Amino acid sequence: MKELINLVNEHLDKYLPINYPEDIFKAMKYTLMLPGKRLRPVMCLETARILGADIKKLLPAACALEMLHVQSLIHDDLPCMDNDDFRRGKPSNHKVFGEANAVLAGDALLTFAPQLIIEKSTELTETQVLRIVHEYTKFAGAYGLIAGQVVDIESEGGKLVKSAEETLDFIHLNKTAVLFRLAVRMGAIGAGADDKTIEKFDNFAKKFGLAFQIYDDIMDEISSFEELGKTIGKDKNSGKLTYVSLYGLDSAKEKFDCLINECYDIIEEYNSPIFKEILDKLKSRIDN
Ligand code: GRG
Repeated sequence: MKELINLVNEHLDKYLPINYPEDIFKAMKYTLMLPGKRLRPVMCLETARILGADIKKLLPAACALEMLHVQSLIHDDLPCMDNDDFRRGKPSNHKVFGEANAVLAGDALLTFAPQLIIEKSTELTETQVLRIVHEYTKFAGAYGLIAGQVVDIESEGGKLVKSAEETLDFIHLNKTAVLFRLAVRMGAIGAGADDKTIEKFDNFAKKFGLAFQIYDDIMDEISSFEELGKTIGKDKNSGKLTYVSLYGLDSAKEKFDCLINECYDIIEEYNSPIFKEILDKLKSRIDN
């Protein structure tokens, strides 16, 4: 896992040199190069590897996905959204570069990412590149990430069109699971997998994404700023709809266990030490 993370970090740095005007490139690079877990690019590369592809082919797409993720973090931290002063253990983007540049840095990452896929994925076929960029645009927009964020904001204001359970699942399938789905789908497409295999990985990523969000909600209750690098207890204090607030800590843990066990079952046939390491890490932190 460490080797894959280093490879991703090296390529993120290489793909985004500081250009003119420096202020925007510095703002884009600031949050991007802070030490995130790099789960999404690693899952993209590992999916490609276990399905028989050379992971080098997928490096532009994997890095583009991390850029999209970082864009969503920068915008999520803005005063008009979650208003968070810290991210990845350091002051959030807008705290360092100001609100205007943080909005623009997010926009620039969002648009640079597909540019990167198109320009640098020289070892994928044109059809694979087109499919990957199509998935990127679909999952990043109003059919994915943005839909999740909008319903999240509306639900905080007390507007619930569906039941609390359905609303919570909708938010996190779209805000969180969507980028894990994009990770494995891009990896599988790049490896030339058939539709049935892509759907199997997609199903894995949906379950993983929901488990990951439950993990995130539990951590917000039991962890520390030092461990997470962001403000703790905000969800609870703002009365936000979360898996813990809706089901209670014990039931949230049970739900998490059930989803993680389903993930182990789906991925078992592929004998992937990386996926196993990711699942083990999340599980051990919740168990202890
Ligand atoms: C796509 C235009 C556009 C807007 C995005 C702001 C927004 C709309 C969506 C917010 C999405 C969001 C921040 C979801 C939270 C998901 C989550 C649990 C993030 C934390 O992921 P980690 O723990 O973070 O993998 P690191 O820092 O390790 O990468």
